[in-house]
Amino acid sequence: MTVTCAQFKRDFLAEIKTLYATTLNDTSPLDQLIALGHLVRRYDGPNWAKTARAYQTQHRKQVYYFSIEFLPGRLLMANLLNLNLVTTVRHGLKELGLDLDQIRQAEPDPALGNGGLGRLAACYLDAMASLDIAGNGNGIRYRYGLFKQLFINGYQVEMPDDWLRNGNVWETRRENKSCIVRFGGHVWLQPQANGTLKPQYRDTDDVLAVPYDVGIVGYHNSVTNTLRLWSAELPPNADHTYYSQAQRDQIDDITKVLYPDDSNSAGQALRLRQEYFFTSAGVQSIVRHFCAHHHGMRTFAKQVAIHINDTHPTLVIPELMRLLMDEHHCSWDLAWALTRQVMSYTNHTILQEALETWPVALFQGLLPRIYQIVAEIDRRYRAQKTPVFGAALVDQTAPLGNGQVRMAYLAVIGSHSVNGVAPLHTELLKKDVLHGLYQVYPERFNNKTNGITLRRWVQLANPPLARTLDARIGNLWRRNPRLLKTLLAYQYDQGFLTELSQVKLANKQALAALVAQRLGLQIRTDAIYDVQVKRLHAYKRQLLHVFEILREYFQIKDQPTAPFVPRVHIFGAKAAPSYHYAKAIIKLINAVANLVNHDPVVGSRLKVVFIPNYGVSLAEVIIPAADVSEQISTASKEASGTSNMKLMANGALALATYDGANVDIIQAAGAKNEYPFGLTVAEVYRYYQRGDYRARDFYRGNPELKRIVDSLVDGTIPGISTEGREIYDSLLRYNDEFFVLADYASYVAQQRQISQDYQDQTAWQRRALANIAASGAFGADLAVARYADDIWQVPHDRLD
Ligand code: H53
Repeated sequence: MTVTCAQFKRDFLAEIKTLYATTLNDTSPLDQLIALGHLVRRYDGPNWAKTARAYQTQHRKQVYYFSIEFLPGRLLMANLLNLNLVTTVRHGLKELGLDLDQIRQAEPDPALGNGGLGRLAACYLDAMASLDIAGNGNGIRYRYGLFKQLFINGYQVEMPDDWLRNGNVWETRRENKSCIVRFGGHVWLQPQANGTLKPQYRDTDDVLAVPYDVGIVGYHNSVTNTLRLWSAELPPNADHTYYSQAQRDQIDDITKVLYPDDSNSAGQALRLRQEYFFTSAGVQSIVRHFCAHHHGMRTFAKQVAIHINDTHPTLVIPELMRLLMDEHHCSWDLAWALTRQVMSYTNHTILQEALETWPVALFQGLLPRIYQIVAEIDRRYRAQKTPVFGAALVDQTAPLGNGQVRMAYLAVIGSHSVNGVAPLHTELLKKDVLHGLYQVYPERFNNKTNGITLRRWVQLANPPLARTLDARIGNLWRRNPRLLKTLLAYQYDQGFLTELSQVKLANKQALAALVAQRLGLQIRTDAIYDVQVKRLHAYKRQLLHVFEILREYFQIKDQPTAPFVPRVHIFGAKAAPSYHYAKAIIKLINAVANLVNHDPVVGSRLKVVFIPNYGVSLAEVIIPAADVSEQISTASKEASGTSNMKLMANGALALATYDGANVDIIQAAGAKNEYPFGLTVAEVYRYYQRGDYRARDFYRGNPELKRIVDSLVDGTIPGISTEGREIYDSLLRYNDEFFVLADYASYVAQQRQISQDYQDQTAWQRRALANIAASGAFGADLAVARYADDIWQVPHDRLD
């Protein structure tokens, strides 16, 4: 996109005048943001229109990525970057006396997701547009995003996230593309004159689904794709039909809030309503669009790929069956063949509690026609597979069982491809979680390791690093992240290693300023910044990290004058509001922070910083400042992780278990450049099989560990009498489900090693360099290209 600085200034002032009928002096940063947003959209408008037209005229196969979460982050800078307008806009604003960095802060961060799953979906949309893939996102326009987190007396308090209060400058309401989604009522199959059966409906609750489209701008390629987010409204007949307040509320509620659960199934009727709402609306709009440009449905699978991102959108399968049969007169066999060719499924977790199942009674009552179709899928699956695989296996793997609709099984049966998100995770799916279905459909299973977009996580979040890289290896890595490996040529270049440490220092200063401003706490920038940012979950083991803090604290208290390498422990984490144990850990971290940060003996040597309301915007400040990346989940539990990749790309060294994509990170960067530790998956599973894990043995056998565990209940840490006891009991009474005590010794050994190694800055930066160099392998563009080649079978731009 080429706009001169002078043109931009003229356009911007005109925009201000049109929108606000006033002069620049009279506007707030929010006003300026909105004006800038309008202008960016005006610049990008022709691309958006052209992209849609080109896809049509070229009959391009469309990919529809269905996800109940999208976590795009603020879009102003991302759009400016991808349109190649950052410099022009920055200079233009400066000449008008404005600061782009102040304006960008006025943008709300759309928190339409909980964590890794939603952020991955956003990275993949960005990558699809950047690779010129005809990719579309499909999700929910939540009126309220993930709650805002406050700490009051160390406890998490949740506040609503009213992110749409000032409107959303990036969205376009497309009421003319609305459709009706039907819930409840009665359905029966009426014989037709031509001998077919047609479903008839009575007493349904109809909801209008209105799409809001957001442009997803590709990187320097004039492509703009669409993220379509659906909002639930009263149907158009509402004017002359009576709707009680309860009915109106029920409709309103569908897209009112994001469920604040991560890797955990909420299991409530409203959640099922949300799932059917956006899958039905999305599939209806896909079929409508297809029919507008094609005759008949036979070429549908050549033109459409639908991706099921985690189990929540699985209803796209029976919904497509419904439309093909009930509305487009396909036979069951044709509809089923098309559906399977079109659908693909990514599983993102092995945690049983996250694999959705719905009680049949609830499902059938809410979605009677969809239930009929699922029951028929179940019947046919059983009939076809029992003679080959036997009743036991088929019973175990059928879509209906134990009075439940088993969504993950339905997803596998109705798709042509099933993938995990890291090699280890995919193997566990095959061996354990989906083992039965792997026996039935081995050819469907494949791995697609996650990836992140370096455009947001390095170019935008860490400009000093991006510039330093450009100066050495040129800027082609910005297009092709694999080129980062050419950095290895500078491993022994002292000048470059010094530059890397200067970049890190600048980022630490920025984080320290934020911490001072938000928490009123001073942190030194020569300390090791030891970072753990992710959802609060027992399996992610923030508790193990707290144990290290207590160990360091006791070390200083025992030997106040002994040398100590300064550390700042940095946390960012939200707990699901109903997740009692996770909230107890939050209270513990804050209580330990309170103890440590105010102890005069400790002074500035050890600080604990728990920054509230972790989200994409905070991540963009914390991650570039990290020295150590804590990836310490119990082996087997973290499907992939993606903060591990972001931290790596920003030069942090991983302190990591052999879990998820940590395994691949350690391999890519070399074990000597990371700090691996802990039980392997095989060892964890051995404990499960033998049932012989005894947490108490580890507690009794290690006095240092015993002292730490005891400190939870002996008054050492003020203010945690309830939470301390609960956590203590989880370890010793309930035998430490996540093997915190078993991994303590090897974790701490690596932590000691870190303190020692950090003192040799040249060697440390050399290893940071190795991480940055290897991080290109985890670029989202590469991951998405593999989806395009192997699963969706769509063309894309090559990176080399
Ligand atoms: O998805 C990430 C993984 C991560 C996994 C996460 C995830 C959610 O955020 C929510 C639900 C779910 O089933 C999985 O926990 O390991 O990196 C993206 O794949």
